[in-house]
Amino acid sequence: MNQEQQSLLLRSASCFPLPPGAKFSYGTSGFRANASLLESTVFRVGILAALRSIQTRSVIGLMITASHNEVSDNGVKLADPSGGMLTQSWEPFADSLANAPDPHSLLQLLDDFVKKENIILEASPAAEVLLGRDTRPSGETLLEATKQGITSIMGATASDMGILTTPQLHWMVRAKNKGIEATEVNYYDQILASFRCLLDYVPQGNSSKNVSDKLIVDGADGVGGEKLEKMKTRLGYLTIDVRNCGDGVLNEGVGADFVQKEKVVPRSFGPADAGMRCASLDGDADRLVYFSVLLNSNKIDLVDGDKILSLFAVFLKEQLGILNGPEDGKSNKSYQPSLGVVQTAYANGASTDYLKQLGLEVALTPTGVKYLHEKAAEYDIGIYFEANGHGTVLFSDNFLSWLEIKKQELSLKSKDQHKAALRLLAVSRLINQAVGDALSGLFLVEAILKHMGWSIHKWNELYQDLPSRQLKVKVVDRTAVITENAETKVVNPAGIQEAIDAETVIYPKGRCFIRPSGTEDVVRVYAEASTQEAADSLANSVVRLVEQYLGFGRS
Ligand code: G16
Repeated sequence: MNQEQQSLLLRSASCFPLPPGAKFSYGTSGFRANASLLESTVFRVGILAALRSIQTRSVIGLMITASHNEVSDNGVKLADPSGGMLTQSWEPFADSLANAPDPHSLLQLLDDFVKKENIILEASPAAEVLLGRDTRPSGETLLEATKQGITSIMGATASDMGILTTPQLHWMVRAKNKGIEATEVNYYDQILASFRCLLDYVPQGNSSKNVSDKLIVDGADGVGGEKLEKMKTRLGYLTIDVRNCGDGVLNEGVGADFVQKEKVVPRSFGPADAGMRCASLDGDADRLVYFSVLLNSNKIDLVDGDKILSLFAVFLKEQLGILNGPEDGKSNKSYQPSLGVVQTAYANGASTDYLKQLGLEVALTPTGVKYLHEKAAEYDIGIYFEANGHGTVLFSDNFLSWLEIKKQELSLKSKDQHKAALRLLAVSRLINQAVGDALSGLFLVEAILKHMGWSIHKWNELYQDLPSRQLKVKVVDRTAVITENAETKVVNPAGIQEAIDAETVIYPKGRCFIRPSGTEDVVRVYAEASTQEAADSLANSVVRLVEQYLGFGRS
């Protein structure tokens, strides 16, 4: 690092001192904290993004958001050149950088890191970082601090893409690095064109059966509702009523996280909506759940990420079956694409059983899209979803190239197989290949329901969820909880796993685990059992164990 670069870094870093006593950790999905603490963090992540751009010779994405967290929080996460999450190998450096006590130690860390990673600043092509932010009021100030971080690496540029959903930014990074025009309009065009294409191939007879053309969407008072308003004017089929579009407080009594955890109607929904097909996005629109309001009640029938995964799996398996043709030996079996699904320990046990009965390979990873995405990329078609509604479908390049060729062949041979190929190609363009995306997920759900001729109730009957309960516990130090086996077993504090096991065996179909959240300062407790009372009782007993082993107070 030359003298000029060093002085630039020292000068700008001195404007963003580390708040006293603060300790930051990259977590499940980047840094998150109360927004008032984050200026130094976003400044430093800006530097990191510029370095990553130089090292990969590609465009990097930086998103200012705290997604499902309360409005007073904010956060920052990075998108790698593929549009996926920042490589995990850089997370420890991100942690050190965020916690460097003063500008000189920051400079030392940077100097050591660029040497270790062989990043030659002066001789490198200019770095480019695409910036996005959600609607949080703190976003604008934090974005300015981020820009200062990026431009304190000489020659690096920050391209502000404005207010976006997190998945839109990831999509743009991926598109730009593939040489495709990365505008918001392109994003809408691609989704809506492939949505229409799927509707064109809905089997005759299914199109009008059972499926209402009305959908009500809870926008969580975040960015997703606003974007959906733009898209809905361009739909032929489907009337979307978007509620909670930014007038109320972000994520407060609204949004996918609230709906999925509390299982009650979000604000602005009520008895008049009973039985309708409803969906809920989270604050930055990377999560999607569906629900229907129960008659004369504030309760809902939840259709969560597991059910979205199951719907996608049924449809994609059906299309692969048609594509493979009849089992008469005459069909072309030159290539057997692999189809796999990925879940976490939060997946309802009934969903995992259902997927296995479908004959699918089900893999389990720790919580966090970064883990699920990596696993799903091992298949030709990899479907991953967290129960909280975060997920997507990945298609391998090999499979897509094969499909393009196959499509030509089939156009002369078999109408049905040709349509199956066209549908699969449309899905690969519709569903975000970079990261879980509530908007593209929503349009895929809508197209598949139309294809199947299924109402939300019919969809929900694919299997019956086991009753479950999720609670959070505030403890003295959540990092004292260490887990293994995809978070299904606690190895520290010693003895707590045995105590959880002893409690769990009391309940028929009991299953329970705890893990430290990577986005909030809490320990999460998940329990399921054969009845709701039993799931509640198991979760409450385990909350008491957590308090006993780790110290005080439920959140
Ligand atoms: C993020 C991650 C998700 C994760 C969720 C909760 O979602 O992207 O993969 O499930 O946090 O994580 P934790 O239980 O560790 O707090 P979002 O929508 O908040 O970005």
